[in-house]
Amino acid sequence: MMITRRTMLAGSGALALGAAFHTRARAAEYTYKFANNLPTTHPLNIRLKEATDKILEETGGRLAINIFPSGQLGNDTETLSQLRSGATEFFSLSPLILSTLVPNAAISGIGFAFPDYDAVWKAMDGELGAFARSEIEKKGLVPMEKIWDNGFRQITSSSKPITSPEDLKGFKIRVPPSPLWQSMFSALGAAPATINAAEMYTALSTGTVDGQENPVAIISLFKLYEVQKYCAMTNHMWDGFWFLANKRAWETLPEDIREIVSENLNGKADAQRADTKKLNDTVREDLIKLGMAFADPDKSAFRATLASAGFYGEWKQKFGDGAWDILERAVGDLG
Ligand code: X2X
Repeated sequence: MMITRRTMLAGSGALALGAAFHTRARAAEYTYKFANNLPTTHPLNIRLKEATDKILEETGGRLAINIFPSGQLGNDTETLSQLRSGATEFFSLSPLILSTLVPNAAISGIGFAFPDYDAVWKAMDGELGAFARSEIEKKGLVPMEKIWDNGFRQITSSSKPITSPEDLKGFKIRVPPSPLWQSMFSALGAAPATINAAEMYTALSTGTVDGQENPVAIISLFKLYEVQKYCAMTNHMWDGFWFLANKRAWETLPEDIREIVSENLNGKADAQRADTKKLNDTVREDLIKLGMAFADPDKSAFRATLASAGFYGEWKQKFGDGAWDILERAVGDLG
């Protein structure tokens, strides 16, 4: 009998199947959780899944990272506690929400600091990002080098269009849990209420608040168009997601596995940033079709309101001159 590749494969079929089954049934050596507050359709979760698939493959099945999207493990405040205790090994979080643990991490969220994405990535992949990561490390968490994108934030409302800072007077607006967000919308004259992303849709649909602020991609993917009518393109701050690991869980991993993890998570950042920018640039048309009305108000009026309320001076003092200098070296004089 001539032994060809085909007969060999056929002959060893049962064995091969048995071996494959055995490999698949065997649990990974390390099984970690990665929590986030976004639906599976968001570019962050799409690129994160690609990265975790690669990590499983490149570690030869030794590290399985299971993604828990949409706040499945708890809201952001709860998940940050889980990350600190080690109940959750990985978590992606806005620098501003992270500031409840690492105050100076919020510095990238100062209102109207970044004029555009070029300025964002130059700063966050440069000195400002390095500063934030060193502050995060001091609190015992391990940040990945590259921050992923959420986008520039816009203001939506159910009751009336927001076309100037005057329209924000007494306006009940949901903000994520963070002192900087509270301070900024108070300085704009609004009445901010701290509500986690997981409870945002309900708070808007029951009328606990009249509005919220988020990048348009989030407005679309969280289906906020069902409960919000107007959107003001204020670009009032840029927001991203630091990728954070619990320190003990991180240090438990052998060096070669850690390298595979950071290479893949950092390696997908550029693609995720491009996807998110594209979505934020194009989804407005869909939202109009779904019934939302857009306005492009004069952004400088909002910024001037913040300045005259003493917002910049107050936060310069809170962050300290050293940190503020790093921010201004990246974005210019904030006044
Ligand atoms: O909670 C929000 O608004 C969100 C989804 O944008 C953040 O994670 C900061």
